[in-house]
Amino acid sequence: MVSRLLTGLALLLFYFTYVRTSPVPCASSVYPDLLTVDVETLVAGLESGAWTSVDLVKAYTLRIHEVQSVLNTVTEINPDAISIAAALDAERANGTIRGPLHGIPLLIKNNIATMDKMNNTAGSYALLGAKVPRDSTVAAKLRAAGVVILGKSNLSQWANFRSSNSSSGWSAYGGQVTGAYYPNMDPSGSSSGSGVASSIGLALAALGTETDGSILSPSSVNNLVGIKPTVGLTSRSLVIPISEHQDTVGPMARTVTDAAYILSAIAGPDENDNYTLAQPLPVPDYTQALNFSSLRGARIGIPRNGIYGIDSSTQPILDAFESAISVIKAAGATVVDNTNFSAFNAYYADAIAPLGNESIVLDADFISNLAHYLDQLTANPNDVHSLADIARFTHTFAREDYPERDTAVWDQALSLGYNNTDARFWDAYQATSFFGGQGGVLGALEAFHLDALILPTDFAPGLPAYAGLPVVTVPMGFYPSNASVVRSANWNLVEIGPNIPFGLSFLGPKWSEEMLIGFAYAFEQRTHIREKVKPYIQPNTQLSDVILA
Ligand SMILES: *[C@@H]1O[C@H](CO)[C@@H](O)[C@H](O)[C@H]1NC(C)=O
Ligand SMILES: *[C@@H]1O[C@H](CO)[C@@H](O)[C@H](O)[C@H]1NC(C)=O
Ligand SMILES: *[C@@H]1O[C@H](CO)[C@@H](O)[C@H](O)[C@H]1NC(C)=O
Ligand SMILES: *[C@@H]1O[C@H](CO)[C@@H](O)[C@H](O)[C@H]1NC(C)=O
Ligand SMILES: *[C@@H]1O[C@H](CO)[C@@H](O)[C@H](O)[C@H]1NC(C)=O
Ligand SMILES: *[C@@H]1O[C@H](CO)[C@@H](O)[C@H](O)[C@H]1NC(C)=O
Ligand SMILES: *[C@@H]1O[C@H](CO)[C@@H](O)[C@H](O)[C@H]1NC(C)=O
Ligand SMILES: *[C@@H]1O[C@H](CO)[C@@H](O)[C@H](O)[C@H]1NC(C)=O
Ligand SMILES: *[C@@H]1O[C@H](CO)[C@@H](O)[C@H](O)[C@H]1NC(C)=O
Ligand SMILES: CC(=O)N[C@H]1CO[C@H](CO)[C@@H](O)[C@@H]1O
Repeated sequence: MVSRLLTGLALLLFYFTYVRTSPVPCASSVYPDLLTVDVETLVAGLESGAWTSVDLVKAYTLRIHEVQSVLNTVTEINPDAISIAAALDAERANGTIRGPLHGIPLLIKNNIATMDKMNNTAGSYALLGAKVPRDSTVAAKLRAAGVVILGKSNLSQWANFRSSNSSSGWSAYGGQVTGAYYPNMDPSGSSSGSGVASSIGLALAALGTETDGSILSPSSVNNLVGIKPTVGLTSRSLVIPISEHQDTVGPMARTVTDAAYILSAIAGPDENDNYTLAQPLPVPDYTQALNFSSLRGARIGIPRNGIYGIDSSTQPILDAFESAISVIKAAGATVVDNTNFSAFNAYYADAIAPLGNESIVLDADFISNLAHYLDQLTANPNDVHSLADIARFTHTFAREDYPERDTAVWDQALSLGYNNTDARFWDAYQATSFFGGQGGVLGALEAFHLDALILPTDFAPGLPAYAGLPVVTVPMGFYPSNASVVRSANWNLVEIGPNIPFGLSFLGPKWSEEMLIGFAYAFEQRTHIREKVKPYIQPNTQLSDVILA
């Protein structure tokens, strides 16, 4: 403790002598603000001894508790986080550095299983107390990289694959997440807790999962960088599934740099998820793509027909998008307008149909993939083995809030009468692959000889989801202070309102994450839009409170 204090004092002295030029700060200003700190700053302090991983865990845990009653971002905190952090601090003191995230606390979405004291429930009481045979592969990779898994973040229950009339960010087990940019803000979903927690610094960052929008959309409204990787870049082994053809795990972080470090730690082949065996090797170090000039000479397309349903509330997004296009041109890119999706109308008809091809793919995959997940459990207190079992449990367990929140998605899947081994599934999958691929993103890239497409993130997720393609979203703007408040129909959450952020998406072909990260970084470094809007609520605890106490 004494030596820690001395290190702190030495750092203060250095700061006053060499860094600080204007008014004398209070002692706490030697520590970075956990609302905005990036991974490189946190690691520099771990290396210099200014703080430890245990300090970080204590500070972040206090921050979670400060805002939990309002924002409900976390379903559980890892009871072993302090001892894990202490062991990582000891390793560092002893010269063992596992990687660039050694000692850094992250949160993971509560559908990414860990074999420890934490539950993995997708927000359902049906899986409370269930046990897995090992960590999910992405959790194991985080631990191997020296990350402290601080806790599990709340989510739209079952990753938003249960109900037609529930709310984003609600789960039976975790309650309702709300966003930090406007009171009672819709946090979007389904990686809602990951988005809100990362945005206000309840950990360095978080992992989310996406089937169709669940990383991109909550990253957008919570003022974050989100990377939705190519399906098969990150393993889904022991992640509660929706669809093997569309699910993917990715980082939600405050900067492109932080997100790049985290993606490097979780990407890679895994025998337990054979989609990952198709990825090119070696796994890139995505931080090598952080190049300010990466838009120079790039060809970027705007598929205008992918922007639809415009009304007055959309105008601030479209205005910000036009400004973003100017930034991208000024950064040296050739921007090609009207690089439209050739099958957009057919895609759109499918997406809004009561039982479109995407619904068939997700329903049929869910029946098979959920059963496979449940089969792997080593403890299964509610004896659930199939979607039918989960539905029965949900219909009869009061805290699942049924029928107030229905199970329409499951009712439809169960009435389908087949799973993803059926020829009808294969037909539907061929259709979605075409709509997202040659009729969508890939067709536009090829026809206009483009490197990537851009869209406001509000319009970005669907086509890439259909075809398993990657997207990176980065802060682009936020609603003006006089924006009219729009609330959701059923649950009165604020969907549009003053200061609520929105993002810009870069879309590319399979395995193009390095390129997309480079473009997102070049845009972020020229705009710094995240810093222009502040949350209405944030925790007060800082590192000084745990170190100087
Ligand atoms: C420190 O490193 C040495 C040599 O690598 C190893 O034998 C020892 O177990 C380590 N101790 C701790 C506390 O990590
Ligand atoms: C996991 O759920 C059990 C109830 O089955 C609960 O007692 C326990 O506290 C939960 N674990 C954590 C870390 O919250
Ligand atoms: C993955 O494994 C499944 C089941 O073992 C098999 O049916 C499928 O063809 C494999 N897919 C790939 C891409 O290897
Ligand atoms: C950064 O990107 C520019 C434009 O593509 C390229 O010329 C340059 O070599 C890149 N720098 C590095 C360090 O890769
Ligand atoms: C592309 O789509 C936009 C918006 O629907 C439309 O106005 C434009 O005419 C289309 N351009 C081409 C070349 O199809
Ligand atoms: C599903 O895809 C097929 C083949 O492209 C198409 O004929 C059909 O209209 C699509 N279904 C819906 C509901 O759009
Ligand atoms: C999928 O359907 C096939 C054919 O009807 C059946 O044999 C298999 O048990 C089903 N699997 C699941 C998990 O429902
Ligand atoms: C959701 O739908 C169910 C079934 O139609 C209905 O009973 C319930 O009232 C609805 N809840 C809300 C909030 O609209
Ligand atoms: C907000 O202010 C801007 C600029 O003063 C104005 O153009 C816009 O119409 C206003 N919006 C609303 C919803 O009042
Ligand atoms: C860790 C934590 O605070 N969990 C809470 C999540 O929200 C539910 C429902 O509001 C609470 O019961 C948990 O205690």
